[in-house]
Amino acid sequence: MAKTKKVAPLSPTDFKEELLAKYPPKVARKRAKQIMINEATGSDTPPEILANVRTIPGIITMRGCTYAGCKGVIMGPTRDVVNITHGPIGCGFYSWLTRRNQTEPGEEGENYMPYCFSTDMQDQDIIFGGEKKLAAAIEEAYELLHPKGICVFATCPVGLIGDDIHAVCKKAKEKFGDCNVFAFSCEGYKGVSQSAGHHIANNQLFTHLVGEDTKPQEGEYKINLLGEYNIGGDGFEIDRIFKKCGITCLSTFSGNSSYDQFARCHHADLNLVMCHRSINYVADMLETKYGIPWIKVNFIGAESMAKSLRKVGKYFGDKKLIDRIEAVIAEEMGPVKEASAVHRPNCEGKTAMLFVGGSRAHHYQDLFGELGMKTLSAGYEFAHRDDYEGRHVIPNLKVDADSRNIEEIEVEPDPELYNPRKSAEEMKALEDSGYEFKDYKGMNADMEKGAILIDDLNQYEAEKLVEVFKPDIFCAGIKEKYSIQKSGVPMLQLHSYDYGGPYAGFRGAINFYAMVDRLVNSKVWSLTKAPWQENPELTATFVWE
Ligand code: CFM
Repeated sequence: MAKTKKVAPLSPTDFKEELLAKYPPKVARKRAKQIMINEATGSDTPPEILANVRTIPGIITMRGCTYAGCKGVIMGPTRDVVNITHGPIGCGFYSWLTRRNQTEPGEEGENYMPYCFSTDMQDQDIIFGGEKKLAAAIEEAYELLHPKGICVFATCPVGLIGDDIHAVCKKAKEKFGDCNVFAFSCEGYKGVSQSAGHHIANNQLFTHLVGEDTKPQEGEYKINLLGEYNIGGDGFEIDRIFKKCGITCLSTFSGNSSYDQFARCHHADLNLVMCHRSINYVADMLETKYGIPWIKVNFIGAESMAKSLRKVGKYFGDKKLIDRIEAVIAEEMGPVKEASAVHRPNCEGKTAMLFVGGSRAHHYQDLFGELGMKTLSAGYEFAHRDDYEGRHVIPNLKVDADSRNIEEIEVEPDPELYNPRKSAEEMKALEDSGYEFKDYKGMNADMEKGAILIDDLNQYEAEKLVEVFKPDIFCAGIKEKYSIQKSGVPMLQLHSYDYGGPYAGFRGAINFYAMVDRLVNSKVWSLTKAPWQENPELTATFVWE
């Protein structure tokens, strides 16, 4: 069996030094602030990490753009809104069905997600302006489909030439009368990453759509699930469990979502926040305007799922719900334990590295923990300091030119609809019993002392991490996949799940255990040698020779 050469492991501090030594001094100084050795909990002055700042030009980042965060991430999974990309065709094409967010159109069958709508701007539109073309595209979409909503997304050239997309949408909305048309100034360059796009999307959704449906909603224990995007069917599994527990989910932002779900979400009595990075603004705004409290949950990992469900039960404080949740957990944990008994012994003691987005690098550590695996190193692509260090740092976050570029909307209690779901005394009683509202402690607190945390990891650093520490599995996205596999380490895509999933909830955990067991125990990548590793000089002939 061919063995890959193990380099003697360096200490985390030596590793950091070696990594930085390759950079020019100015770059090294900046990167040094984005790479930290975790102090874990208990330290009085935990080090700060530099996050949500521009990527250094020339570095191959894992990040996406602001348009991707707005159109792809937040609005992408909503089936019955027509999403029109105003720009050259590339942006629309590459954001077309690439995120694996699934939907269930139900009996109405209204689903525009398989389509790609774009104004397909040409040179003359850039020179003479694209507003007319946009107005015509909106009109065409309305005539053809009569959707409840049409959303328009600006790409980089649109911002540069100054098309007033908001005015075009306003006019169309007035003209149609029965279709909500609004736009997003989410030009790719607007922020330092897709994170700016989340913020822009949520602000506009909140301004133009949330709260539209004034009818009281039926159902017991009404919640919204914020920051769950139904990748690989995760949302379907979570919905299955909610239904089994008797919890009514009025709206998911935005996995498997529809126009009406957003319109009615303000009737819920509790908001559950999964992905803190992309959605914490909405949770805050819903609390300020309507009085709905929010809690952080994690449905990735069977134990985390159970813990989060119990948190929901405790909030409502109703014995019927609490008993039902316990019964569901007991029933669902049976098969989970059986799967764990098979896979955990094969995985125990192995190591993982996770570099994903703005929340999964944290959430998936719970699943690896359930398999007895340790996370050596982790980081986010575009998270902010609060996602690493916890929400207590928010008041101290530096506002720079890039973050000032993103609008902060002022929200006030609604004169008619504001209604605190629990009295101040009830909230206090819950808090005194250890219940945490509006809190997220961040990833660092859950990681071991000495773990290496890296923000906005790049390709050179990823390859170095793998070369030095040889983890048993590396988790990131498609851009990293093949270079990691070529170095002999199995790679699991935690954005798209490599065509697999779901990984959320109880059944998702079972899927994950089996997938990881197969990956970490497969020798295929370490046995594979690239042709140039065996024979540095390649010779070839044409097939007809
Ligand atoms: Fe939130 Fe996401 Fe993530 Fe994200 Fe994303 Fe995603 Fe992600 Mo890819 S909203 S931050 S912008 S959990 S698309 S569903 S997997 S990077 S970790």
